[in-house]
Amino acid sequence: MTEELKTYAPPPALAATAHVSGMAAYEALCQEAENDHTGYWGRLARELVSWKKPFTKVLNDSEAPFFKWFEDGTLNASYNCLDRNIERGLGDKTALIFEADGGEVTKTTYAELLAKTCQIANGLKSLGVAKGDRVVIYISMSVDGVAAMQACARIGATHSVVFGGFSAQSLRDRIEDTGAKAVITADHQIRGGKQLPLKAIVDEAIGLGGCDTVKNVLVVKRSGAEVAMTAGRDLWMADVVSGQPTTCEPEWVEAEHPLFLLYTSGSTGKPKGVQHSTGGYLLHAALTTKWTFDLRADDIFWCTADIGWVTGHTYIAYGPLALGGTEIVFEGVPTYPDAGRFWKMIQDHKVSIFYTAPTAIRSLIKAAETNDTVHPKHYDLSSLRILGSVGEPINPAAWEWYHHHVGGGRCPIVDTFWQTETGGHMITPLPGATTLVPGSCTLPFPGISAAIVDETGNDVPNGQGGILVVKKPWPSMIRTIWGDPARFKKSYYPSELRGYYLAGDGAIRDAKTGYFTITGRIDDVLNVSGHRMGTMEIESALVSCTELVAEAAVVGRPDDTTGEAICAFVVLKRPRPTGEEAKAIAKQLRDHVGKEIGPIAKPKDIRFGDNLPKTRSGKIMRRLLRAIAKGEAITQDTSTLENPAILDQLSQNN
Ligand code: 6R9
Repeated sequence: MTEELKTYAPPPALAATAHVSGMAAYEALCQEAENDHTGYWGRLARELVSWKKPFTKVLNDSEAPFFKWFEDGTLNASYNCLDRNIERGLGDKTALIFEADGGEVTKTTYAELLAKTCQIANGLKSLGVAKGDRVVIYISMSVDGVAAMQACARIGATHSVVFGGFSAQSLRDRIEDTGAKAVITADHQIRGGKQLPLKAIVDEAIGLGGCDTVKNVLVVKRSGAEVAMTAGRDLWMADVVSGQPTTCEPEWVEAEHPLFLLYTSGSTGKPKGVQHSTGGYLLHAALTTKWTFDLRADDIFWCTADIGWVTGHTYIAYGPLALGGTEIVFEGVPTYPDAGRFWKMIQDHKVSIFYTAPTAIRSLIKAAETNDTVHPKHYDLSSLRILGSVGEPINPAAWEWYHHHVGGGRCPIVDTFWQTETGGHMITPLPGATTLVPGSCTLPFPGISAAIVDETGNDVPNGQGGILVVKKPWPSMIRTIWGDPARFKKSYYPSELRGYYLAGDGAIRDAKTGYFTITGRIDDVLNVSGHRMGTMEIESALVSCTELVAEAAVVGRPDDTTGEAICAFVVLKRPRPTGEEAKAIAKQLRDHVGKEIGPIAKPKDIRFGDNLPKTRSGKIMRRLLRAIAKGEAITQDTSTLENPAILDQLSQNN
């Protein structure tokens, strides 16, 4: 990087009062962690988390990489997020401002959220759900969704939220893998003015078999439209909670007790159930919400993620509540009724901290360029003080637009790098301390020993790219892959990396500033609109269309709006189709993938070939497919290719 990059220093007024105020304060925290890693985390765990039984030991690394944090302490996450705030006098403070798809607004105070949570918790208990049981939650953005998560935490049940866009097959796989005792869902979800089924998909998922552990399905009424109810298994949530007490003694669990499982894509076929702890996770959720977003008592915080993703866990269901904050829960989509929805909501609710994904920003830039009436300049966004970005790299052009047109040039943008596995922010600016450089997630969160190494774990000098690792364990790290500790070890702690956590991303540090820039995944994981998708997962969905597909290879190609787009190369069991027929088959395959995984996994491009480029040993040469998908000329070495003629065929047909 030779050109001089634009930089943005923290606004002085914000820096003066921020929780982490100025670069010296940031450096002091990093130094404290450097000098005494466990002392630092122990101090913060005492300050930010309320313990029933205080821990006496911070870290147990005797079975590394299966680290245990605060292991002899006990706590309850829901107590920390609800009761504790009420005890501090915040009972009447608004916890959740829910805005429905159609615009109706409902406010829920901390006292009300606690009462609701306790009723659901008691309802679950009445059905025999107890500490250690798993509960799958398949619901859209709602107060019930947040309360259901809190209710599970309250009784020590481990929740696993499945994003409402996943198909019956994906849901089935997750129910089976978790061995869930109950499923919490709604009759329908409403998004963009459309009513979409949830309960019917749960029925279909259970009908696919393998879900015998499920004793009950609890159904929240959203649409009020008729849905099938299986007697003896399905119950309306309203009936389950009616008459239940609005208090429920928290189940005090050990710090390591699994708070939740969340499935995410890896480089091999099956999604992994990432297991998170209670104590360490909650600490980092609260700490990062406090420092990265500088959350204050009077802030209105809005994280636009869905509770089906990790961002919705940490920065909706837990972090802001653990700090007694007020936050928006939004049911709808950014483009309904028009692409000014986000800006209107910021104006209406006087949002002060806004956290969204680059893909949303890019699509709203496009929308504003084609229809000036939805441009943010038409809205009063003066309540904003901090902006955030998450899920994928934010390109400098989108960063500048976000900064200028949404943030009015006055709000720092925290570009937060982290993962489902990390539980919370890992590399991120702190708004009152860090000078920003568009496109860079800047510096590690204090206490996170992020570094860039080569394949053997040696540090690489700044200015030279490499593999992103975390050298020391941290409290909110993934504990294991549910039911597969060997895969956990292999995926995240490969032996050649000397006990460092392998993030799966490439990164580079600026030669002068040491700032990190994430260069993208180094494995076969794609990032489409900020959603993680495994190429193998999509390939297996394609080849599961056995009547049509002989073979498939999936790669990503850069896309202006979605970051990456899914591009599939398919060999059919019949002659290669062209023209209208090719279009029809491509549609059929897209729908098939939608059914197998969910609409988010549908390939944007499908190209048909007589075969795929392979080495003589039969390995598909994905780097060539990536070049073809991008429309690049093949300049790479193709001498090991078995069938070079295929490259022309695949490049020509679209
Ligand atoms: C929180 C979340 C994780 C992957 C991660 C990386 C990409 C996330 C990023 C980013 C560049 C950022 N990623 N944040 N890349 N800059 N600020 O997104 O979790 O769904 O597990 O995805 O997303 O590739 O490895 P998850």
